[in-house]
Amino acid sequence: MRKKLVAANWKLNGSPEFVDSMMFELAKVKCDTVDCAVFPPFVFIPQVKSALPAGWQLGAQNVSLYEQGAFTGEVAADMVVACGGSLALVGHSERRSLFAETDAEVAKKVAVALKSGMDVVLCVGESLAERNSDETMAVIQRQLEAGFSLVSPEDVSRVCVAYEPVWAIGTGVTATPEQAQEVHHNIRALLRVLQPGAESAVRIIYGGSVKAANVSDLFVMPDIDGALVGGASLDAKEFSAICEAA
Ligand code: G2H
Repeated sequence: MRKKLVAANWKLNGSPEFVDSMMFELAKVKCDTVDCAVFPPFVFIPQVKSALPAGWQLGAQNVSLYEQGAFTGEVAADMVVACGGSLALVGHSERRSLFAETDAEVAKKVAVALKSGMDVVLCVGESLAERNSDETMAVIQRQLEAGFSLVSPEDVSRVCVAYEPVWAIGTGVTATPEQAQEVHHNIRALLRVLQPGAESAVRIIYGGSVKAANVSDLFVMPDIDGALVGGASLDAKEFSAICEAA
């Protein structure tokens, strides 16, 4: 049985005051049977770490392709680990579309994060145009094959897949539980081809306008192993309710 993972992706939001009040509230969440995680902006990682409830994971929303050197503005995976991070979000659609991150770069970032000791949440998902032209699974297969291309067989289960349909991100439109379940089920089949056994070992979480009001219907689906939460994770009550629904 895979334990559910519920992760907060704060994106480009927060302040020292926000971190203090959010961590105070998250300490009250009852989440013994679920893994909970927070992805703050890099600069808040030490502050979140200092107030992180026992059992919670802390991660970075991105890591550099590079391990060190003359790469102004970059943050290395090892630096995140040194500040208490244990999880890296890689290949989010906002990175792919707004920062032109390619499949090849995503593959290297997955490898560098794993090498640093972090586990990875690898994001995949189709745009509305791709869905409308029946390319959903072809796009996801390409993203998955690239994302796992540099992962050794013994590390496959250290990668969690986040299915985030681009058309449902920050739009208020959630994939229906049935739509999400169908894609998660198909992702599991692709994982089986990638490596027999991966289909049961790898967690597949859903992201895209998840909120307290829709999460229970998603979590009853057999192939949905948790949620990656953006907008609703900025509201402590909402995010706590999502964690407690898992
Ligand atoms: C998808 C998700 C979190 P939101 O990007 O990664 O954000 O819940 O705001 O759609």
